[in-house]
Amino acid sequence: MNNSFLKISPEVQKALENNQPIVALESTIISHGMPYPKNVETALAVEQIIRYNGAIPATIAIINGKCCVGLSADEIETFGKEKDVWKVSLRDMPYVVSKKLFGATTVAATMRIAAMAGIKIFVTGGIGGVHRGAAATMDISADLTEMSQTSVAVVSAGIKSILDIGLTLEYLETLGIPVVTYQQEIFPSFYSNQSNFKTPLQLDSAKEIAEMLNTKWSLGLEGSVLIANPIPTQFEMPATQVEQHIQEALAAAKTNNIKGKEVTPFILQYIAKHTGGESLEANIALIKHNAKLGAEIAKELVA
Ligand code: PSU
Ligand code: MN
Repeated sequence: MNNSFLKISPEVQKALENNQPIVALESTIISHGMPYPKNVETALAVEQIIRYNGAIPATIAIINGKCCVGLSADEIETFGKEKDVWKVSLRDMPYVVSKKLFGATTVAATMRIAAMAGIKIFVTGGIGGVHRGAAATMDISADLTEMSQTSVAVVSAGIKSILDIGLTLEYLETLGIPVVTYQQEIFPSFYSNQSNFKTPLQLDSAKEIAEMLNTKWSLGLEGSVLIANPIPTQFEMPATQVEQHIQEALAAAKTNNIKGKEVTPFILQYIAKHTGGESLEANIALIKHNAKLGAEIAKELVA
C-alpha cells in the first residue's frame, strides 16, 4: 500500500502507536443514509459514545483524494451538508482517489481503509447485502465480498429487511463469514430485534467476541465477522408497518427506474420520509447502541 493515499489523524495515529482501542466509522451513512442535520448530530454523538466507553473513534472518508482516518467535527459537518458527495464502494475508490474528489465510504470501502490503517473494529447501522429479487437483478452489495477478504469485524444491527435476509445469510455462509448475534438466538433485522431466522452463532459478552476474532485471525482465516447487535425493544418498529413501507419503497424504486448504487440510498430515504421520522429515530438509537458494543469489543481486543 502506498501510504501517500492514507491520511491518519494525529489522535488516531497516537492511539495506534499506543495500542489503544479504536473503532472505525463509515461516512456513507452520514452523506446518503440520513438527512441533514440529524446525520451530523448522530455522527458526532456516536463518536462521543465511543469515547465515553473508552475507545477512540475514527470516522473514515475520502477528502481531496486522501483516504482519511479520523475526521474533525468540521469535516463531518461538510460531509453531512454537501449534496454531491460520491458514494464510494470499492470499485469507485481508484476513480475518486485519482481525481482527488470527496467520497463517502460504504461499509466495503471503510473496511478496506480501516485495514490499511490497522484498525480491527468497525461500527455501523446496517450492512449492504443480497437484495430482494437478486436472483434476477444480481444486486449483491460489495460489502459482502469485501467482508470475505478484509480482517475488520463489523458491528451492525443485523440486516435490514429491504434486503433478502435469508439469501444474505446464505451468501455470508458461502463466503466463510461468521455471523454472531449478541445475546440472543434470533438474528435481528435492523428496525426489529426479531426476524424469521435463527442466528448462525450466538455470543454473550464482548470478551467472548474478542476471543473469537483473535482466534479467527490467528488461524489465518482472513476476513470479517458480522456481529449483529439487536435494537433495544423500546426503539423497535412494528414489523408489519416496516414491511409495508419497504414494499412501497421498492415499488417506487422500480417506477423511478432506480438502479445500481442508487438503490440502497433511495430506499433508505423513502422509508425515512414516509415513516414521519420514526425509522430515523430507530436508526439513530441502534447506531448508538452499536457504538457502545463496538467500543467494548475494541477494548477487549487490545486487553
Ligand atoms: N444499509 C443501511 N444503512 C446504510 C447503508 C446500508 O441500513 O447507510 C449504506 C452503507 O454505507 C452500506 C451501503 O455499505 O449503504 C451499501 O450500499 P450498496 O447496497 O449499494 O452496496
Ligand atoms: Mn447494489
